[in-house]
Amino acid sequence: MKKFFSRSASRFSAAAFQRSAKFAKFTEFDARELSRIVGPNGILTDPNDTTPYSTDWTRQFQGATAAVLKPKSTAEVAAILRHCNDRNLAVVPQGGNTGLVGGGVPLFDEIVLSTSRMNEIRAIDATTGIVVCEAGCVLERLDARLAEHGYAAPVDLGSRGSCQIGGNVATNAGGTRLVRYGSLRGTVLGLEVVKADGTVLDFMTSLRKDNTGFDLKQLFIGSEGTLGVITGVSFLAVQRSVTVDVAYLACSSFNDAIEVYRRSRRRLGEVLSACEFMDGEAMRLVNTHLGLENPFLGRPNYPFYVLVETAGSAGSNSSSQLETFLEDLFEEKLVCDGILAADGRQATALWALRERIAEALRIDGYVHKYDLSLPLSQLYELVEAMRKRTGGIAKSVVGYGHLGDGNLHLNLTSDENSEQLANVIEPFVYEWTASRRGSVSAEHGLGLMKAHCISYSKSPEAIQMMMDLKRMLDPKGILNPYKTLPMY
Ligand code: FAD
Ligand code: 2HG
Ligand code: ZN
Repeated sequence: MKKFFSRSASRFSAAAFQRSAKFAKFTEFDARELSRIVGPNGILTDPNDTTPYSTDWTRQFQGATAAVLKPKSTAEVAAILRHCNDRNLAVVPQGGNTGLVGGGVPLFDEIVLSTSRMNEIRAIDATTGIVVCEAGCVLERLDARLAEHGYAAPVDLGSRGSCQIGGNVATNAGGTRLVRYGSLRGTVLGLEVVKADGTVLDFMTSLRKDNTGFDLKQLFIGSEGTLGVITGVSFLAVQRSVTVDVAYLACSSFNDAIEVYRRSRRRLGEVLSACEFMDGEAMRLVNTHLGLENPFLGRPNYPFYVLVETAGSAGSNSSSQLETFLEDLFEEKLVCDGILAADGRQATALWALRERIAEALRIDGYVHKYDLSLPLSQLYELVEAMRKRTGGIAKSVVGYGHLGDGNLHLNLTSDENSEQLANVIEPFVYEWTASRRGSVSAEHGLGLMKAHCISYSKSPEAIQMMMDLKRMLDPKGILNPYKTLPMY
């Protein structure tokens, strides 16, 4: 496999990369012109203020920026990009900065274009559930507004309190509801995007069906800020469920966990709303670092846990469907322990065990994070292979993820960023995945961390076409350089 650039021990700091000489340096002139566009409150240049924007959620990607810009409208975004394109200034679009692959933070001195002040909901159609909003709407707040109309966002993830809908679309975020509602590629109906040269692309249709020519918005979904800045999103909200039930199950083998998933699809059908798994190591970390209680206290730490959620509309019998399903699982000895949340508070506590693993890992140490799509039957083999391979070098080797999507989150920690451990893991983890025709990025994207890995999952022809599109839409390459695509 071809690597496009290599990394050193300080692999995610600017030292591991080279600033491209084609970009201009930010000057007093730029500061003056850009603050004219966004106003004095829309620009930050003091490093004390900009550091949070150049440090990612994992705290493992630390870069620097000349300025953070916070436009309030699409017109301001267009004016910023026109200026930056004319001046050859590199720009990093940023939403809630919860990305996990270093895609939303600048490396050297790139300007951060934050959508945090673009958070207006333009319209909610109470009949159809079609929503039109600005890119900077925080997912949780957006979802709360939809709840007032009996709707919910079609995507949900642990970072809901900070991530923005624009960031979700830019990464094509998966999350815990994909098993029920599918990917954002299906639920996003329209986009408003600003090209690198400041041209506003109005793909803001609010139609469920539209087969006139190519579906251009798809190009920008999952493009990680490299092709344009998303300023507006139109999407189809889903009906908000009335009865939600959560079961947390313990299994003695991964094969049993797969069987629980297979049967949950068959038996729970349209009321199945989530099917997640975590291993005993993940449970140990959330217990130890976050003080979250194992619901099976006093019993052994089981090797695998599966969270099954059902959600139904008013009058549905989703709760009793889940109960009968669980009884059968016990009878057939597919689960060794199980708990059904009695109320919303317990359900939230069970969800926390799964959703807060990333937080526990961050406390455990330096994290080597992998997000892989694999054939379900082989998904956990990689965790086992990794444990064997790393021997005692890794502090923790943890496997969890979106079981229903065939998406493994493999995380290994060490006390310090260890080059020795990194070299044991990579490229093995990518080669192993590629040899099973898996994906080296199931849902987090490539960002800075995996830009050099694209060829493990995409053919040379596909990569070439991506580069051609990048050149067409952003000929000067000012949008999110060093990320996602190989250097060109
Ligand atoms: P940012 O982190 O700000 O940016 C992410 C990328 O999108 C960057 O490349 C950036 O340049 C680009 N971008 C952001 N906004 C725009 C825009 N308006 N226009 C163009 N480009 C833009 N991800 C999942 O897929 N599934 C999960 O289950 C999941 N769970 C998570 C749980 C936790 C606790 C955390 C911290 C993260 C999780 N993530 C998950 C990763 C992350 O939250 C998602 O990728 C999220 O969609 C990023 O949104 P954001 O607004 O924070 O984007
Ligand atoms: C999740 O599903 C997120 O919890 C984070 O995608 C995964 O930290 C990770 O590896
Ligand atoms: Zn995930």
